[in-house]
Amino acid sequence: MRTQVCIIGGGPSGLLLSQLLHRAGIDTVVLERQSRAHVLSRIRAGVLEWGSTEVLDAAGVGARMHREGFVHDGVQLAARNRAIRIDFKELTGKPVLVYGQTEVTHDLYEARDAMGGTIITEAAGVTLHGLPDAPYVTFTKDGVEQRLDCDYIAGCDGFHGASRRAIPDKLLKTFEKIYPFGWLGVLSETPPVAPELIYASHERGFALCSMRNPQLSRYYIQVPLEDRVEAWSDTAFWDELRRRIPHEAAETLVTGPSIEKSIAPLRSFVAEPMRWGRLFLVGDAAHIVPPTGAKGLNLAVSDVHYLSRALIARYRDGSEALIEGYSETALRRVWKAIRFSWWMTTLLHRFPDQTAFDLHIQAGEIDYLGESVAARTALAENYVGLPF
Ligand code: FAS
Ligand code: PHB
Repeated sequence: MRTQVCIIGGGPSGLLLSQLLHRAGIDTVVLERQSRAHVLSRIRAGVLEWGSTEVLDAAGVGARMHREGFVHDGVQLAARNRAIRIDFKELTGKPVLVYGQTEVTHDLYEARDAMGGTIITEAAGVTLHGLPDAPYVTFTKDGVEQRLDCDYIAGCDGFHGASRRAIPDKLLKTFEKIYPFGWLGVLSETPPVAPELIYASHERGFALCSMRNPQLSRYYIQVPLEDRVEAWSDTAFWDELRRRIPHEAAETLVTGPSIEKSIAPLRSFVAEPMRWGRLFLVGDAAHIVPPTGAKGLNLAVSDVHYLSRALIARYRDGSEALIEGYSETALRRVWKAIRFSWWMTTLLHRFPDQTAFDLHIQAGEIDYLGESVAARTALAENYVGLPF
């Protein structure tokens, strides 16, 4: 088999890149390790930056997103039973869209099918060969070894994928920060506790109240790294969530059985460079953020925006300039989102080794946000998404 761009990974990065390139007349093949059902069963991100919705519109997959997504003009930051509203619209002129990653991925699969895109699921043992300048990929499908020749490889295969590992250690620099806690997340078929997201800082730990639609809520609480999801009954989760959110919300919280419950570890991670010859790293394959700033999926979208633009220029007029600049351009935005996600996480979570001084610094920063338009504007412009 031969294609112009081999895309490893059929998550949001890989599917969106494939869709944008196909619409520009560039041939792609997506190789996905799991089944489509498995990919679509994942519960991940919930908030889209407005810039991300514009990329999805450009890919022709925005119709259901605008129909079923919820425009949010702000979020609540809560501490010591007081809520501070961060008014995105007033401070930045932009909102965010609450629309689950699962739905984005579903819309992308549907669009790929409609265009007759080539997605090979349950592709096992994907291996990259011939890098940096003469790439091809091998994999096994239904027990048969296949070879795919290509001009370029886009590594959209997430943190545990094969692409980043194909870059020699001596060429790759990685930066990592592991947080000493995780997020226990619950999805429940209950009405959201509030019309906007609530990010709550509490002496017992962080909590987040989010949603997917008026009958589907998404909640998280910070838990110690050693916690196992089996140790958390629904009742224990709801009781702990109530303790950490403002009293008014705790009193009106509608609880119900969890239809999904999982613990995600929190880390900040960046691999540089995001390109080696004709291999590009995209999305979680190159970087991971703690979900506190709602940046993970949105960074994947901006990487895809930069790479699709670079490959279209290459095939359309032979220009390599954007390809040469891909890693530096993408990393400049990545590091600003890494910083913001680290800052939100440090501001709102309890750390095991925190001193009384540290707690006063956190309280002082939250008070400053409550009193300063400039402080709230800085948070708002990062949350709604910095320019591409
Ligand atoms: P993905 O990991 O989504 O997709 C990679 C794809 O590659 C997968 O389908 C995988 O099966 C496939 N793959 C892997 N190895 C392969 C191989 N060797 N061969 C072929 N295919 C391979 N972000 C937020 O903004 N908010 C959140 O609340 C949030 N919560 C998260 C919770 C969890 C548990 C996780 C893991 C991530 C969360 N994220 C969140 C981040 C997440 O949304 C990612 O940023 C987003 O999925 C990035 O998309 P991709 O880069 O496509 O990577
Ligand atoms: C979610 O709805 O899953 C969500 C929202 C905002 C975040 C993280 C997760 O910062």
